[in-house]
Amino acid sequence: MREMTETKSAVLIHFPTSEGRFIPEEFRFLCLSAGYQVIEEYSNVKRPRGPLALSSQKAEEIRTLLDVKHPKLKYLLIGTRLTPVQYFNLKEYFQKDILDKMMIVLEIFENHAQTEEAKLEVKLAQLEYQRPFQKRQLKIQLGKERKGAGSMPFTGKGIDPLELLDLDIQQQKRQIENKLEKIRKSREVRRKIRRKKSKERLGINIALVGYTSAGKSTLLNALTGSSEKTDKLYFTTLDTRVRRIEIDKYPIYLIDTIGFIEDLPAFLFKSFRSTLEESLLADIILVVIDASEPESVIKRKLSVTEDTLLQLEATQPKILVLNKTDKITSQDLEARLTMILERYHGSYQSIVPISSLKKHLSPLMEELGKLLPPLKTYQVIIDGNWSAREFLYSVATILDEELDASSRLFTFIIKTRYSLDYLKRELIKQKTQPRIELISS
Ligand SMILES: Nc1nc2c(ncn2[C@@H]2O[C@H](COP(=O)(O)OP(=O)(O)OP(=O)(O)O)[C@@H](O)[C@H]2O)c(=O)[nH]1
Ligand SMILES: [Mg+2]
Repeated sequence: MREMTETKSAVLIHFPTSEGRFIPEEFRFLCLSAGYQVIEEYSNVKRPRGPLALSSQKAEEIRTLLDVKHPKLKYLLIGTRLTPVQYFNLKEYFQKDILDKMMIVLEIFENHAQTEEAKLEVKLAQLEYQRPFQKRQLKIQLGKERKGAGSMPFTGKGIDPLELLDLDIQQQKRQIENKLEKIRKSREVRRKIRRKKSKERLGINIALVGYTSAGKSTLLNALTGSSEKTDKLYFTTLDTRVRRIEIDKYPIYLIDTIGFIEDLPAFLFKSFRSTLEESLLADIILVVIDASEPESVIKRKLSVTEDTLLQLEATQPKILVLNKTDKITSQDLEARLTMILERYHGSYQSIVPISSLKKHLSPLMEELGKLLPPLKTYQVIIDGNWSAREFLYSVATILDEELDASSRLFTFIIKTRYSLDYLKRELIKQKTQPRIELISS
């Protein structure tokens, strides 16, 4: 967190994304999320090419401007992924600390990781990303030493320092992977899902996914009354969280996790893949979008989200949640709904506008209700067993209850989403012989 408190003045150079889209606002926001203060921005509309990623003319132009306007500047932030060669060339050319887009994403991750698992995942991703850069740096160093020594220090004797570096990184990675494995074995999500799979408990699992900052955690908080961290900055959530709610005493597990972003590179994906995959074992996926953004942004972010889900092989049914509707007029909402229905009709089971912030959630609650088993009314007769009675109260709304004192029989009229078989099985476990009859469904 040290970086967050010190002022880090930076100049940005924007580049197009790998899809060729030019979205400087996103890179600017990433830099702000990593704690940089942006004092000037330049744009390179062409894809990164050549030894400096920029044309020599553009590089010269920026260097001159920096010399004149910001001679003391420390950070030059590059809005694309650099090769190690480009990275060290730029460092040499501008004489500044250079960070590329992925390094900035990693910095945000490092600042935001809270659980041990997320911290280890970030470390793993950092090791992975830094490896070619460290190798390049070592090569440069060795080149200099060789020149200094006149000739041949590393021929024949000993191990090649590059190989040694590789071995060291591999070892560090293995250590982290082992630790991660241990943590994952005891994870909450896995435990809950496993329990569900073994049919010991019922309920449905719902994953909240979407672009970073769409409002997933705010929605989780609004639905469950919890107080997970939310923020307009990118990548506020890095850890998978599971929270339970009940509708008519039927449990729903809501799973909140890391947001997506365009160009989220493969190595990052790999580090977070198992966390993501676990959350995607859910029965249904709520794709959350910020509906207050312009249509073109909505389309782009939705396509990134769809692509990511495809990569994760998530094939569950999906509900599209248009969040932040409090920020737009009803006409704007209508226009967006029309666009979305035209374009995405068919990909989603339903499309629901909500506002997590204003707790306007009823259209979503209605949809969630449809996912659950239907409510049924039963008559249940059990002998006077208090733990069986307690169980009924925990799974049903009790409409009527009578105790026949002489025969010590309870007669209940209950409304519940649980099946007759389930009720019977559980009541028998409570050492009672129930008589259950369906009254209406
Ligand atoms: N006006 C408005 N703002 C909202 C709403 N929902 C979320 N926000 C704001 O949007 C920002 C992002 O919300 P988060 O819940 O942190 O978003 P997230 O999707 O969890 O983001 P990551 O964890 O970074 O992936 C916060 O500043 C929220 O207060 C909403 O319905 N209306
Ligand atoms: Mg979040």
